[in-house]
Amino acid sequence: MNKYSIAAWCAAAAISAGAAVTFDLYNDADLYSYLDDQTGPLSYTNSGIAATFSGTGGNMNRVSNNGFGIDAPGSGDTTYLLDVNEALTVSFNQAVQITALDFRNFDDGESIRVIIGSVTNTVLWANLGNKTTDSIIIPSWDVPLGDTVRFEVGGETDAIAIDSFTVVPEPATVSMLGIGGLLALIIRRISSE
Ligand SMILES: [Ca+2]
Ligand SMILES: [Ca+2]
Ligand SMILES: [Ca+2]
Ligand SMILES: [Ca+2]
Repeated sequence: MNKYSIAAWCAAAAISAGAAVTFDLYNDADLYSYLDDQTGPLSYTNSGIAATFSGTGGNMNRVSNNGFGIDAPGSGDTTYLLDVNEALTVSFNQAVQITALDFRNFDDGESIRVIIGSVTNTVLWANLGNKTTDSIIIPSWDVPLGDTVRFEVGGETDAIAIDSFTVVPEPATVSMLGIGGLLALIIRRISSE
């Protein structure tokens, strides 16, 4: 392998390392059946990224044709929605960036908080992409290694289900590795000439 093919390989590796990974709590049967009716923590690996899920205030619960949320024990909450005093928490085995969030039952006037470590991101109904068909937002939120992501509703009467979230490996880390690899090759080349 010559230095040009090594450089090309580094560039390709940097690109593939940044591929998006979606954790689909509503449609991915492997994932939701693993989490369903459990409090966790439970770890699930998708394309090399391990996410650890926990329910706060009840069990994680997926109901066909309805959604994925938290079922508070003994309470008359909606079992497939995140209600007040319920939360879903997720942590990852590496630094990532959240690049898409997909909800359902996200109605006008409702909000959800996505708390990453000590940083609170509030998603309003008004922030959603297509409010009538898709409850999707496209953020770029860094999740440092060791931080927990906590989903909870913003208002006392809000009730929202989480369909999926998409992450990519932390871009800063990926590009630093790519740049570092290329720099090492350049330095080696200069020193050999
Ligand atoms: Ca269930
Ligand atoms: Ca309940
Ligand atoms: Ca609930
Ligand atoms: Ca709702």
